[in-house]
Amino acid sequence: MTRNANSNLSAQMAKWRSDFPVLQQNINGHPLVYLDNGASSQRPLAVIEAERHYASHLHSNVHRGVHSLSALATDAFEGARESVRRFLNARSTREIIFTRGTTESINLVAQSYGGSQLRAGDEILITTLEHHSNIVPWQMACKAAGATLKVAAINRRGELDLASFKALLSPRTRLVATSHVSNALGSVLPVAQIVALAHAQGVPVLLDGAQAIPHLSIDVQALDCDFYVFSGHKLYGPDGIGVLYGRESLLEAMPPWQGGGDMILTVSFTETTYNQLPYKFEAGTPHISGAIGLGAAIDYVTQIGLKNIAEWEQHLLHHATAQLSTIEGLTIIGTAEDKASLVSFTVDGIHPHDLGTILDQSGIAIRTGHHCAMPVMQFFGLPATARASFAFYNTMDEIDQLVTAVRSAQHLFR
Ligand code: 7TS
Repeated sequence: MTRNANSNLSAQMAKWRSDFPVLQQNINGHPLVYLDNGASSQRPLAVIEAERHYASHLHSNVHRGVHSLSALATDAFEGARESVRRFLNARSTREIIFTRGTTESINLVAQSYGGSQLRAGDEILITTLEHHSNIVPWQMACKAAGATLKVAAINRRGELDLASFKALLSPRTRLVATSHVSNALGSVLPVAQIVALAHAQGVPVLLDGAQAIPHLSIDVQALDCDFYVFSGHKLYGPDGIGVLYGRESLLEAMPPWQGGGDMILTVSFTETTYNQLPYKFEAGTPHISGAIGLGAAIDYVTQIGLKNIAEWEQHLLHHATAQLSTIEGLTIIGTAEDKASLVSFTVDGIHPHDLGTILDQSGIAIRTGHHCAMPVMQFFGLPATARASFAFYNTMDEIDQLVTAVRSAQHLFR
């Protein structure tokens, strides 16, 4: 990137940053430097306002009232579903199911698809890089069916070992479930190759897009994946709302996973018939304001442009990697060729939790711990790492502050 293009982008991003009220405050007497976007990103005014407008003017239950307010709420809710469809380039809104988040979306597939398809001796294939949310639901489904969970290996850079993946893909594999981007290391997985290899054997693929959705432009038709899942709160949207995209033919064949209102057509004590997609999988009153907020977040991100976001974030990533690498005793964990904008690291002689606590005194928020990816930590022989994860609203100056604060922490521990 030329210096000019870089400063243009930097200026554009600084303008968008002013839309985020949370970022305009002091924490512990210092301007907040928020570098925990991998856990949850902040919400712009457009999202806050969309939720407020719904609560102030539109609130009513959806899909049931003949009265005008219910029709308005339903229109806003279904409008958000259409925004999600467009964002993912799904063929139909029948393929877009609102859930509470990534975790619930994976549990839905594990219980409904897994529960109906898995037999004793079958296998589910995941990778070493998974978040616990993409491990435990499959362990539970495998246990219930007498099936086995297989785990493809990674290398020391934190990249998927494709040879291991190929070797474990077997005639017994019923589903491949893998993250698109690793939350602990930032590695972007070769999902096109994963899908092609799995489909060559007739095996469907679920992609956990929790960490990919804020950084990469997602086209589920181009990816040709069978399920794609993500959470609103990592995409500048509300918490408690998420999405399951599913290929219509698969969703049609899957049984409902929760019973209740909205997912039925008729109910009697002898027989219940189920509603059409996507409602078959949305029992009970949904998170209406959350869906509307998510729709607003998608509009907002689309306005900035995922291409601009990715470009700026890569610039932040390269700057952070270069600057952190100059610190003696600091080791970056996860050095994949293709990485999203996060850096996991350890510092000799300082436990990540202590480091996180010291940085917090300067108003710098990072995540420390096992990142709900204990098998990744075990692979690297570590109890925990410190993780700085960047969003488009972060600045070069904030990264410099992080680097200075890590150096100061080292002095404290000398
Ligand atoms: N999958 C991945 C790859 C994730 O990063 C996370 C959350 C989840 C699933 C679960 O998402 P949820 O919205 O259902 O909770 N990851 C993190 C993180 O890295 N730090 O805090 C939460």
